[in-house]
Parts: sequence; structure tokens; C-alpha cells
Amino acid sequence: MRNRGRCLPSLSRVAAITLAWRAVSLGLLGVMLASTPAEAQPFAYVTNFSSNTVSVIDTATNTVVATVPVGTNPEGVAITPDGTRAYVANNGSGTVSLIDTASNTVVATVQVGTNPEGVAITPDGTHAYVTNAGDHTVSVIETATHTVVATVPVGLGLGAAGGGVAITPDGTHTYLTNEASVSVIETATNTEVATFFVGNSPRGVAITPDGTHAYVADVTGSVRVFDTATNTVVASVLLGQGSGPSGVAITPDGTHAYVTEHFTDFAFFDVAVIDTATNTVVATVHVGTNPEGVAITPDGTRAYVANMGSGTVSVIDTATNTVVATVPVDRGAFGVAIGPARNLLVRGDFEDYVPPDLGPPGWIADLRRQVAAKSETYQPHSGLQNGACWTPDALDCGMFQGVTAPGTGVYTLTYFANADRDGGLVGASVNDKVAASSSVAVRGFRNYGAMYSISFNAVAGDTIWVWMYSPPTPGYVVIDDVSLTFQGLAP
Ligand SMILES: [Ca+2]
Repeated sequence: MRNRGRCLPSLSRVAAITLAWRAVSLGLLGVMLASTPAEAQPFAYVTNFSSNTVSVIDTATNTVVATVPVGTNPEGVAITPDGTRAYVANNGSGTVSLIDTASNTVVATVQVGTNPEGVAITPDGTHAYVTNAGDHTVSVIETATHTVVATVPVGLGLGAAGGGVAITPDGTHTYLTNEASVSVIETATNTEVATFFVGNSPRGVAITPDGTHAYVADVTGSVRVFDTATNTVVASVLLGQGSGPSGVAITPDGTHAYVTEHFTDFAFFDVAVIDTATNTVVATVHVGTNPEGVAITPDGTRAYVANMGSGTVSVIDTATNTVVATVPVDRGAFGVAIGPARNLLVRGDFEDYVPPDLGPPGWIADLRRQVAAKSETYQPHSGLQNGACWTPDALDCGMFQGVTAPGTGVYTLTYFANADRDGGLVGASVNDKVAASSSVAVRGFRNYGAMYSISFNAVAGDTIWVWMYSPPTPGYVVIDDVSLTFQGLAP
């Protein structure tokens, strides 16, 4: 039995935070920080239409780290919100390849319609929408089972789907382009609820982060801006005949749209940068030949452009709108998708521990506390295991994990936590000061409720400690699926 003489009276929240931090700060000795800056950056997945592969680019180094064989003529690509899977539409095979992003191998192949082109995944990660140009349908794949759960006829049967597809941030509607129209699918019912004509050849479509507008690139020379509440055109940005607007992506802060000009009458192929406040072109960036797909990093600092003609990817610095790297990929570079910011924490899901142990790499039990934190199998939120402080006695407990901040800007800590009495806390400290914390709600056994999400600022090189604290009263605090991500500069 540990020293009961150290039992503390019931604490105010402020005092508890101070104590939690003091314990964390005392626990730093001899503990290695877990992350390096390179680990914070996500990967870009690029389809190569003419070589039937997907190139995986590490955006920290702008080098190709894997080349994955997929089906015939891959076009569209999308990555699940948790970053674990890339969905690739194989136009020539009528299939979608599912790439496991941890191993960069194809782990499943799903038969869809004829000539699939575009693919988008719902914000909750439960479904993928695949446009089939050959039979004017959309295949809806349930991601948990890898099965097609609905096939939706679209575009009034008029012309082939154009390949563009995007889902509103609230997950309620899917926008896709047809040969001369845009279709809107209600995701709750998987029915087409609107079709409106938009000019000759709409292709790429992107929706602003606030969900209010859709940007539709038309290869005949313009970008049309739709109000998603009314599905009417509120602006039209003329890029010029022969420019061939094709791919479109919007920055995470919603201020700019990047549009690839796939064809040109001139010597250069460009990406047009549109200010979404004024809907005017504010920059033109020369890229490789026949640029097609475009995607923007989660922190908004880079745009990745797949150049079909040159088999390269141009990396644009969005602050200066200049190309800062050109990455050779494979023949017919077509679509590009970038994964979410990577989890800076190690073993956030607690699956790799042997209960009751914790320890590096990952979580450290705070030995300044009266009871050691542990891994356990009693209340997993995901998988089979979770982290816990539990004692029938009036003893406190805590755990923590440290990383070096890879950049200057906003960090977001998300986690699931549960407790059977008040006083539990989860938070983050930056350079010895509590930057954000939240008390853990009291619920029933295994009832985690909604995900917690707290944000704070840090400067590159700062030491961030993520911690959990359980007060000196009998009971438990449990935690699972903890993620710390660098979001980049605040919008
Ligand atoms: Ca778990």
C-alpha cells in the first residue's frame, strides 16, 4: 500500500490543474520526446493513369516513398478522415482499390459501376461516393464492410459523369459533375435531389469549408460558384478559352481556390488562384504539362498539383504562390489526395501495450502520483485496450506523453475519456504551462460520450506535454484514442 499520508483533500479545478502540471513537470527527467518535425506532415497519394499505380509522396521531404500497383487507369483518389485508407477509382477496371496507408498495399478491391472516375468520402468516414462515367450512376460504398450499399442514377441519364465529386462538410449532400450538369445527392436517402445545368463540360468540384459555396471548374474556360442553399450561380470566374479548368481545391481557411488549367493555347500550363471573397484570379502559377488533380495540405501551406503530361507533381507554396518542388511520379499523373495531419502522439489507442504496463515509446505513468496509471482491457473505446487510472482508495494518479512542436500555430488534442466521479482532467501543457484542459464528464461504465477536442497554440520547438489526471478520491478515469495534430496557422 502506498503512503496514504499523501492523500489530498478534494481539490478545486485550478488547484488540480496546478498539481497535475507540477507532477508532469517533475516527471520529465530522463524521458525522451517522441516526435520529430518530419512525422507531423501527411502523405500525398497520386494516381498515375497511364501506369496503373499510385505514388505516395511524403510531404515533409517531397519524395516518393512508395509506388502501389492498383487497377487499370486510376483517376480519382480520396483518403478517409482518420487517414488509414486511400480509395482509388480505377476507370478501366470498374473497381475501387482500398490502400492501407500504414503498409501502402491494396487490402481490398470493390466492384463498382462502369468507368469510375471520382471518389469522395463522407466527413464521418462511413461511406465513399464513386462517380461512374460509363453508366451515369454513383456507387455508395460502406467503408466498414467494403460493400456497395446503394447505386444512385444521376444526371437524368444525360451524358457521362464528369468525374468531379465533393461532399458538404456536414455530410448531408454530395455534389458531382455530369457532362453538362451538376447533381446533388442527399446522403441520408441516397437519392438525387437536384440537377442543374451549368454549361458545357463541368469537371472538378470543391465545396468551401463552411459549406456555403461549391466551385465547379468547366473545361470550356470558367469556374462557376454556386450557392449551395439555392443551387444557383452567384459568380462566374472566366479563366479564358483554351485554359481548360479541370481540378479544383479550396484552402482549409476557405480564402482561396486553386484551379488547374489542363489545356492551354500558350506555352505554359498554369494553376489559377482565385480569391473566394472577390471571386477574382489573384495569381497564376506555372506548373507541369496538363495539370489535372490538385489538393491542399491540412495546414494550408502547400498545394500539390498532378501534371498528367509530364508525370510530375508540382508543389506550390500557398503564401508566395510559387512552385517550391517538382516531384517525379509516374506516367499520366492524374488525381491527388492528401491525408489528414498525422497524430504526433505514439500509441494513442493503447493497443500496443501489455496490460497493465505503460512506458516509452508513448505514455508514461506519473510516478509522483500515489497510484500508477496503466493500460487495461476493461473500457476500450476502440480495439481491445485503453489507458486508465483506477483505485478503490483515496489516491491520485496520472499519465503523460511529450512531443516537440513541429511548427508554429494551432494544435488540436482530441480524445475519448470517461470517469465515475468528478475531478478527472485531460490537458496539454506547453513549456511548463497548462495551455488547455478539460474536465472529464461522469458517465456510466464504458460510456465515452462524444469526442473531446481542445486546441491551443505552440511555437516550433516548444515542448508539448499531453496529460491525464485522476483525483485522490476512489474511482477511475479512463482514456482512449488520443490524437494531437498540428493544424497550421489559425484561419
Ligand atoms: Ca484502444
